[in-house]
Amino acid sequence: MSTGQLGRRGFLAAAGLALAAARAPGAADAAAGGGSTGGSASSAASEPHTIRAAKPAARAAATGAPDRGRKPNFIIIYTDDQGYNDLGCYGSPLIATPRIDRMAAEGTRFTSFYAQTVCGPSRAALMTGCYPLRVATKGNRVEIHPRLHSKEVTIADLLKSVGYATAAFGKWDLAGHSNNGYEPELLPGGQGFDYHFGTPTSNDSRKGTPLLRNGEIIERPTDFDTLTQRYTDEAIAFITANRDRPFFAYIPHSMPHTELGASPKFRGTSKRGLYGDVIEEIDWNVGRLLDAVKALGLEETTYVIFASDNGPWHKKGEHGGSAAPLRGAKTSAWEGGLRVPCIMRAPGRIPAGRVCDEIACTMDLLPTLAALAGAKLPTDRVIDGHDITGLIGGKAGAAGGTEAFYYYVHTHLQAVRSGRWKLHLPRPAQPPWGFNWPKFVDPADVINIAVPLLYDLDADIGERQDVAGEHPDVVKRLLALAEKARDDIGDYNRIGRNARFFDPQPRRPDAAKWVRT
Ligand SMILES: [Ca+2]
Repeated sequence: MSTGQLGRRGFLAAAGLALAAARAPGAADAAAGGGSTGGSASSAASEPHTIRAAKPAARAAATGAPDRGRKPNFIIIYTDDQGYNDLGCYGSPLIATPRIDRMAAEGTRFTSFYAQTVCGPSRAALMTGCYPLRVATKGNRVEIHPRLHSKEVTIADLLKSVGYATAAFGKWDLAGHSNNGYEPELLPGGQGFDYHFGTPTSNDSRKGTPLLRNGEIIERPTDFDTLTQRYTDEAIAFITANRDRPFFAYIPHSMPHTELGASPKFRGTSKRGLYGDVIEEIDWNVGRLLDAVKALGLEETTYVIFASDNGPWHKKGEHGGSAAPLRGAKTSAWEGGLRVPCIMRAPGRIPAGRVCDEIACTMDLLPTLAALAGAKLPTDRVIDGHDITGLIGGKAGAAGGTEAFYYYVHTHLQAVRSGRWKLHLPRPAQPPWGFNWPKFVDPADVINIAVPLLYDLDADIGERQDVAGEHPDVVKRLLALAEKARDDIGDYNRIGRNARFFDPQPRRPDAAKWVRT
């Protein structure tokens, strides 16, 4: 696996040119404010958010049409702990998100799109296209937030292999979850990214979280109030520098995970307190990115994907979000824990104004982006995600590729969905091998389940009416699917046949901690 040394040097050289252009007299302020809602950006945090627009605009005018021969660009914006309800276009009554709402109107909004229950596993699934319990970790350990093994193949690795410039701007959380104990070789630079600007892990503490640039600490503690804008500034500089080649920009925002931070321009302005301020600032910066893509003449060659990494963190009260009308929250196997907002936009490639309720998930992005980019998937391992290019492209009759979606909470398989049916598997209220620590989990999500519970999500999105007694055949089929997953991927008390281990250490040496009855 390449660590991207040449790519990093190339990017830095190109970025230097872009910054020079940004500072040139008369450079157009194309990306910072044009067409955005919310006024002009503060330039106090950084410089690179001004870019030249004249050259690419002139090029687009000269060619008269988007270049369909080149590989498409990809931008994934991945927010942290944003609930299913926390966007205007998903029904939030208090949080105003005009730019993301417009992105949905110009693209497709997914209503049965799944991530994972908490931050680290969610990033492992997105990056590898696999269930977190399947992927290899350093030392074969199982931790709440996995240390993704360097022999895993990430989206960035695949796209890099076919000539993409790759960069990450934001929270990584796959190199260890301690701000002092992360593994430098497992930061984005060791996982296929040419460049990284962001935090190694969550912003749980304002005191300890460092800000890194290519592994070097450049700020500690990180100033969270300006972080959303700075991630966007850096991403715009990157896509500007790489406008003439295919690129992948991964933007995992550190918020609205707590601790929250917002710039003075947004603080105190929303109807939903600081949590709303944070999301409205993210919205405004999504607008800046979309404006930059347009100004560069890349609108029709760029897929922009927006999603959240897990459900809202109810335990944070006013600093947490809402999954309404879904039941449950972050850390739980209820819909509110994993079903997240997701919008995809690529004019001319993804239908505008469409709402799609087919089952799809973050794991589908790796095979889908690989297909769109012409990259070959690895053949020596199981990939759980499916190529959903037909579905996102609006092909008639196209469905998601998922026979069943499995709801794992840490190491524990707790539910399975197939089509409209979702089965919750029997479990104690506080399974020690799950993620049910009172400090983190909403008590409302913690119940003892003695027998399987079946919900018809088409008729009962809030998982209120158990219909297992009326559909024994469905229960039987979903129990069989669950058993198939246990055998293949694993569960708290067994190792899956196709789970990966690349290191010589015992498999899951920490099992004794989490297999307790
Ligand atoms: Ca999260």
